Amino acid sequence: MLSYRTKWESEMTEKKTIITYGTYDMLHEGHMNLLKRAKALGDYLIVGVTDENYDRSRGKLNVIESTKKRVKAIESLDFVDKVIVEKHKNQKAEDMVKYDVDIFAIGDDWVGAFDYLNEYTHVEYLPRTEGISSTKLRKENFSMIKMGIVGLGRDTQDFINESKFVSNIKVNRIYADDFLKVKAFTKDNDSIKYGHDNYDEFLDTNIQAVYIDTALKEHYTLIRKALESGKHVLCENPLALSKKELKELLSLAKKEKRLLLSAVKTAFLPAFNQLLKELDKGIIGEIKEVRATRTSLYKEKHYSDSFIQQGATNILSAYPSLLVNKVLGKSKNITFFDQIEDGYDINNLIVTKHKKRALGISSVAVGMKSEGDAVISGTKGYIYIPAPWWLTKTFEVRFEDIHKTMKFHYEFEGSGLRYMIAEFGSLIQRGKQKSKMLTPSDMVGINRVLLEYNEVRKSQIKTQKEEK
Ligand code: C2G
Repeated sequence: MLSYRTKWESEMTEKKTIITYGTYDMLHEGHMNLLKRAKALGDYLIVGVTDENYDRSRGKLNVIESTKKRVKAIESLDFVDKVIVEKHKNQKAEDMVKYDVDIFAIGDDWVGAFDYLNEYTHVEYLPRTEGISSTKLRKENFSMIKMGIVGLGRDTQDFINESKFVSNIKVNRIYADDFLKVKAFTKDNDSIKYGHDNYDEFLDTNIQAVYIDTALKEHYTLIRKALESGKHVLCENPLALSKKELKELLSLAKKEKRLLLSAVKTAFLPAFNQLLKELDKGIIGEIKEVRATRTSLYKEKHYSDSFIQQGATNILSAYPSLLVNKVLGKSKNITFFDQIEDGYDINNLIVTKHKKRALGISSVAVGMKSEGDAVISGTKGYIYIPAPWWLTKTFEVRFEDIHKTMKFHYEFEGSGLRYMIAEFGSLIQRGKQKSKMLTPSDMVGINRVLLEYNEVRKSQIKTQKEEK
């Protein structure tokens, strides 16, 4: 029987196909040498450029250029024949088969790491160029951002530890209003040399940015002062406890040309961002409902003057609201089913309405434990994110036919804070005042629920007082 092959097919079988992968951040001579060496091994060179979420999940946090920019740079090289994007760990093996690769080439800094690909193709480690690297270029081109911490909270030490993985940030100062605690902290801590109990003096130093982690009711004043002193601000959520104050802070940041970011770490995790990308492709059809639960056994102490600030909704609702708002957009209509104990909400089921009648169902609680998972339901299938969904690593796309299930896994390292700190540092270095991962309108969106709930509670408390 005669077999017909297209011109391309017969050309491809005669040609030797080489494949190589890399980030190629700030494309330099070392990359160029490697690519040329790879091409010299055959005829047809495929280059896999790593996607930013994949890079972040394999611990590369400090990449300056976007995937798009890095892909364009490689595409412009005339000796490169095809550019693909590398999105996950298992893709290399899949690509070897898909592109019928003859040689997989990579720099010899990876010796041994890709021997497993010998099962699919021939693996070749090529000499690396000494004396040049993206890390070196980043250091030469961008200066270190000095950062101070405001508050001595439960997460202070974790923030300091995680910031050590971000190459352009140096945390070396702390402010808290308790002099003795500050003194003890700086004494025990190797990297935090300077301690202050006077906020104005702290802001008057050469720090360019602050991270605020204090009692919620103090956030507004501390942020305002920091922005007015020209500092970039990363602050635990909520930034403020009223709509008016939140809007005021966002416009102040805009006026001062400073970055103001809510420290909702989920928004910056590689898997969470990949999930949003998959949803954008319409993978589960039209989205009808998002349901997310976040509970914590940790219960703030009850202070009679600040009970509104301490409830489950204020402490936790930003997380489910983040997922609901990122997937369904702005909430139009909010209903609360709350459970009050000792004057504040220990449990709240929050139902929100969105565009095209989609529903958001957020469940938050403190001092009790529930399954912290999330489900996004669409007309073709649903996405399941196992507990704790807000520390997103894995998600599954499920359909009626269980054989079609797709599993996604994007690891994150440490406590996950480093991804948020890296984004914060990278935005400051690039002179950007907005993060695509958490825009100012996302920040308004994720706080809408708690700000509205505070209004509801205030009027309930007023009525109760009047009745007494
Ligand atoms: N390289 C080189 N000489 C340098 C720097 C880099 O030869 N001075 C090579 C690396 O060995 C690699 C390629 O250039 O083969 C791309 O390097 P990076 O951008 O640092 O990417 P890398 O993290 O090595 O990608 O799937 C991704 C790959 O597994 C590794």
